[in-house]
Amino acid sequence: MAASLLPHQSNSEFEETYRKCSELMKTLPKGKAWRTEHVVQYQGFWLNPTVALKGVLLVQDHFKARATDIILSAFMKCGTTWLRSLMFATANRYRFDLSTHPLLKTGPHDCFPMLDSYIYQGDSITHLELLPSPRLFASHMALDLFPKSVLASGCKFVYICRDPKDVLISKWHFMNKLRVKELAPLTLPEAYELFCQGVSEFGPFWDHVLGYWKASLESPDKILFLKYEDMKREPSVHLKRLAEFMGQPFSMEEEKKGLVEEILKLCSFENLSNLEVNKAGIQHFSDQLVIENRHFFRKGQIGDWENHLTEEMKNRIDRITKQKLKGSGLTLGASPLHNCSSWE
Ligand code: PAP
Repeated sequence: MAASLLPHQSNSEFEETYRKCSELMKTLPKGKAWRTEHVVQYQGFWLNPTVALKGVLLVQDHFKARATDIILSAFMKCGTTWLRSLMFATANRYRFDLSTHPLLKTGPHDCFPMLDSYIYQGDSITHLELLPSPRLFASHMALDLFPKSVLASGCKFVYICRDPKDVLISKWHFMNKLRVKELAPLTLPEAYELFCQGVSEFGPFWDHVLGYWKASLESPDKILFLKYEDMKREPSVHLKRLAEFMGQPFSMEEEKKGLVEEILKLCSFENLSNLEVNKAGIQHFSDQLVIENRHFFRKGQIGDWENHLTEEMKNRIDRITKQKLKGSGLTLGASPLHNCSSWE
C-alpha cells in the first residue's frame, strides 16, 4: 500500500515512550559498544541507546501482536538474512514464480520488516497495523524483552542460533565495517573480551539463546528453535520443518516437483550474494545507521573462527558455553544428522 494512502500517524502517542527513552539513557549502566561508543544495559540486555533501545521501548509500549504473526528472531549474525529469505519464499510460494521472484529484485531485507528497527521510522506503527495477516517480522530482541501481550497473543517465533565462535567472528567483521569513523577499529582481542563478558549488542549471547531455548521446550508449537549449522548440513530437512511450523507444509506433489530444492537454491548464499540488489543496495535503518546490503553476505560458512581464534580463545568460549548451558539440554553447533544423504 502506498504511504500516501495511509492515515496520518501522529507521533503524540509515542511521545511518552520517547521521553522515557531519553530518561532511561541517562540512568542505565553503560558498556563499551562494538559499532558506536557505548551500549546501555536494559532489563539484562545490552542495547545501542539511540537505535535498539528506542525500538525495544516502542515494541514494549505499542506493538500489538496477532495470533497469526510469525516473528523470526535471532542474536546478531546467526542467519537472519538466510531465514528471512527462506520464510518469505516459503510463505509466498503460491504467489510468485521463482524465476521472477521479488527476492531477486528487492533482496531479503525488504521482503519483511525488522520489527525493532522499523517500528520507530516515520509512520511505521500504522504501517504495521495495516499489514495483512499473516504478518512476518524479524527481530534481534531477546524473548524477555517482548511484552507479555506478544507472547499471550499466540503468535509464533522462529529462532535461529549459531556457534558463538562463528558469531563472534562474523559480528566483529560486520561491526567494524559499520563502526563510526571517529573511533579506531575494534581489534579482535577487544571484541573477544567484550563478547565473553556478554557486552555485545542484544546480548549476552548465551542469555539470548537460552531464553528462546527454554521457551521452545515449553511451547514447541509456538517457538521453533533452529541452528545455522543444522540448516547448512541438512537444508531440506529443516526447510520442511520450517514450512510445517509455519502452517504451510510442502505437499508430496511439491516435494516431487523439487520445490524444496528450488527454494533452497533461490535463498542460497551463492545466489543471494551475487544479486545486484545485494551487491549495490542499502538499508536505511536511521539517519545514523545506513548499511550496505553486501555486508550481510561475507562467507556463509561453518567454522571460519578457526582462521581467527587461538586455541586459548576457543577454549574459553567453549568453557563459557558449557557452563552457561549446563542443565539446559542445549548444545551449540551441529546436532546429530537426520538424513545423511542430504549432506552438502
Ligand atoms: P544480521 O544479524 O546482521 O541480520 P545475519 O544475516 O543474521 O546478520 O548473519 C549474517 C551471516 O549469515 C554472515 O555470516 P559470516 O559473516 O560468517 O559469513 C553471512 O555471510 C551469512 N549468510 C547470509 N546469507 C546467507 C545464506 N543465504 N546462507 C548462509 N549464510 C548466509
